[in-house]
Amino acid sequence: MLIVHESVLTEKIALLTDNPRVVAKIIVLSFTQPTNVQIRPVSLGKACVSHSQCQARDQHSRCEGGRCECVIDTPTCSSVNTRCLNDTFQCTSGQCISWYFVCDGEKNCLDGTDEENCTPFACPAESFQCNDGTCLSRSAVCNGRWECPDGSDEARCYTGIPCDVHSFRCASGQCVPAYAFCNAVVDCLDGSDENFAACERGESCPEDSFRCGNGRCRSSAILCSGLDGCGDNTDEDRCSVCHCKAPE
Ligand SMILES: [Ca+2]
Ligand SMILES: [Ca+2]
Ligand SMILES: [Ca+2]
Repeated sequence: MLIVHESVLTEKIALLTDNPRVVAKIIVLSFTQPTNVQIRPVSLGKACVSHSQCQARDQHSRCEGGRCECVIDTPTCSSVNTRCLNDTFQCTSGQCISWYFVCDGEKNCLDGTDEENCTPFACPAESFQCNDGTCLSRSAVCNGRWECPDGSDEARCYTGIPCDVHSFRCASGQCVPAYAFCNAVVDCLDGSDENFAACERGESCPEDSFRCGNGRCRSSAILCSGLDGCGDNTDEDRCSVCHCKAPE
């Protein structure tokens, strides 16, 4: 195959030039270029331009309408249900990571996509968008430090006003970062972020929190953080996109 290709090419070039060095250069280029192309894996529901990108992640997926989709989609695995836990970030490669790491300036996805899409005014849903459009990690909200250029990460964090939706409201009305809820560190002055009934017995879990397999209540920040935040590891057991059903 290689010899046939080479001889055809040599013949064609010979018609154009009689300089043997030009012929050699063109042949080398024609055989080394394709092997240098690296296909970046693209997981279900993420933007694609070719089937091979999707298949680099999952051989039973393909590029359909600009997104990777299962060849056979089932209710348990498709671009609509990738099995990444609620509020975790889906890296293009198919890893799921905690919202805590999205747009924090450090690459946490192996492919770095948790930082690639932090485009002003088009921030990932799992990050925080400042009023001026800047994307930050939600961990910046109500932590007491001005991190948005316009300070909007701290603007809705005062006792007496409703806390920012991406923060936790202590019983006293104080606003603390969302990850402070049940993280075993007392953050609220009244200690209500570490309430035993909520954190250990799972009574009155806030709507946006996570209920562990053992019934404990935790901040959704612990989901796919790389650490066992539940004590039974149920916060870490679904941190990659599902694999499509194989054809029978
Ligand atoms: Ca990051
Ligand atoms: Ca802040
Ligand atoms: Ca706490």
